[in-house]
Amino acid sequence: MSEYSPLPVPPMSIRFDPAAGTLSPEGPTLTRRMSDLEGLFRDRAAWEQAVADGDPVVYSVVSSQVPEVDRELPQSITTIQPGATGGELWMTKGHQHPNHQGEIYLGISGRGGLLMFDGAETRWVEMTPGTIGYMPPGWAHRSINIGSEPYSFLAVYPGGAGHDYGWVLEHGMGLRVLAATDDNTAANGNTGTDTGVEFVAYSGD
Ligand code: M6P
Ligand code: ZN
Repeated sequence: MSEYSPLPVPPMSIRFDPAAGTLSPEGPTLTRRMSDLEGLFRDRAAWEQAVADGDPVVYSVVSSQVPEVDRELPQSITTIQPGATGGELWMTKGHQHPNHQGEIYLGISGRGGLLMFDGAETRWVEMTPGTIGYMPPGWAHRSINIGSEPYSFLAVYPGGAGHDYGWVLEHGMGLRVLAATDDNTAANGNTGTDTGVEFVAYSGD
């Protein structure tokens, strides 16, 4: 017999449509515009200009009906639009789990990157359809669209993990991910899958 009672949601089937990037039945949808990303881009003037120029949607997060409650296992699909502001590729806010719990992302469509930072070291996982990126407990995480199409991924995470955005504002993410110019791509010796992306340290801000 379950010791977890009452159950907030019953056992259920959730339809995952990778082509449409939907979960059904659907839960809440979160839309993040440029104005929601204050303090995150290196070039504040470029960020202000982008907000003034129509405040575009940078990403959206559609959730299933499984709630963000301790011991539940919610899922969501995040879609990041392609773009760059001040040369910095469009990205999620990024967060740390206050409770230090793990999470997985599954690449669905487009090309992205998963940037992880534990306060000292950074890790980069390139995400294409079918890639599972694993975030261990204690690693803050941010997703970046590194392609020219929308980048979508499925997230599965403990319902009690929480989202600490202040941690990222305080500590940064170790690296920033820029759209590489021809010049610095050659200078960095980037080839193959990293072509088009340049990493710079937060510490240079
Ligand atoms: C994924 C999950 C969510 C998260 C979302 C957007 O779907 O990690 O928990 O909310 O990405 O990321 P952020 O919260 O950093 O804006
Ligand atoms: Zn998370």
